[in-house]
Amino acid sequence: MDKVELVYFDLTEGATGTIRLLEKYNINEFYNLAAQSFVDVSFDQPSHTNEINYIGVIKQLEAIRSVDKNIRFYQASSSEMYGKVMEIPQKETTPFYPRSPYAVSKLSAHWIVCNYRESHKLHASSGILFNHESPLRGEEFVTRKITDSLAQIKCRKLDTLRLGNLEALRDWGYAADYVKGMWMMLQQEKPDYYVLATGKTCSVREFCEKAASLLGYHLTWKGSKDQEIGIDTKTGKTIIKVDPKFYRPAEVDILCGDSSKAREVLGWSHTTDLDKLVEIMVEADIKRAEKT
Ligand code: G4F
Repeated sequence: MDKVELVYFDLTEGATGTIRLLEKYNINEFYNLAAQSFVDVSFDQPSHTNEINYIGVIKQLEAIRSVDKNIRFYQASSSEMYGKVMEIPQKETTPFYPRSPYAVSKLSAHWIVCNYRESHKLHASSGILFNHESPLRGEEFVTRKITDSLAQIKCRKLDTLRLGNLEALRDWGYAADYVKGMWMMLQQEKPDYYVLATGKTCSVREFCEKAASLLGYHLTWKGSKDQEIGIDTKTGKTIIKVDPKFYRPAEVDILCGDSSKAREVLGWSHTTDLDKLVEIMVEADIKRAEKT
């Protein structure tokens, strides 16, 4: 940790803020992971989302262009850009169809990075990363919400877990694998863009079942779509309830990535599968729930 220095930085500040930072620290690799990253929130805050996720990226690219074109830049593009998917699995050549202001802003940023690469010859790469999770994930996102809430239910600190669409399918991987992939992209001689994914997809419902089972629950589902409940068969207790307030105005039904290009060019592949990931997250959350 003594190798890391945290500094105040606001990417809406303008290119000058970034220029000062680049000059002061003599940066040679710049990873832009900053974003308004809540898809759901973006429907209510579309212009703020665009300001951070798209205009913020232009400011960073402009700063690099004026300070030193050799600074290598990584942009966190997102599998959300595939939205209403045009093919399964999705790869670098799959056409995009964004389904939220978040996805539109990420797609704009994706293209501006491509444009700076081609027009100003910046070493700017994008990773189209499918969902990547860990115990550090915020509880606003569904995987962490599930593992944290079920652990709290187990410790009798919460009654039920309320969720939206149980049928959404996501390609969930372990964040540590993906961070390594980002670094690998910037070690390449030529900048480019790559999909990082596991190639497997799983529904929110199945994720709940896996997490619940690790905590000793066996779920059965009852009721119609908007009022569905998940009951623990041993105790008869309802531990999950569907709450339509968590539905999105437009949903991304299925994401499943093909990272052949990253495998062939970068030598990247994921090391942790979904079952192991759920185990890591449940273990961390049960420890947290027992302590608090
Ligand atoms: O966990 P989520 O909020 O992640 P989402 O929307 O897929 O986005 C995440 O991954 C993207 C990469 O693909 C990133 F770019 C983005 O920044 C973020 O990190 O939701 C996953 C799915 C959705 O279909 C949602 O409708 O879970 C469904 N869901 C069901 N109930 C819920 C809930 N999502 C949340 N957040 N909360 C719920 O209660």
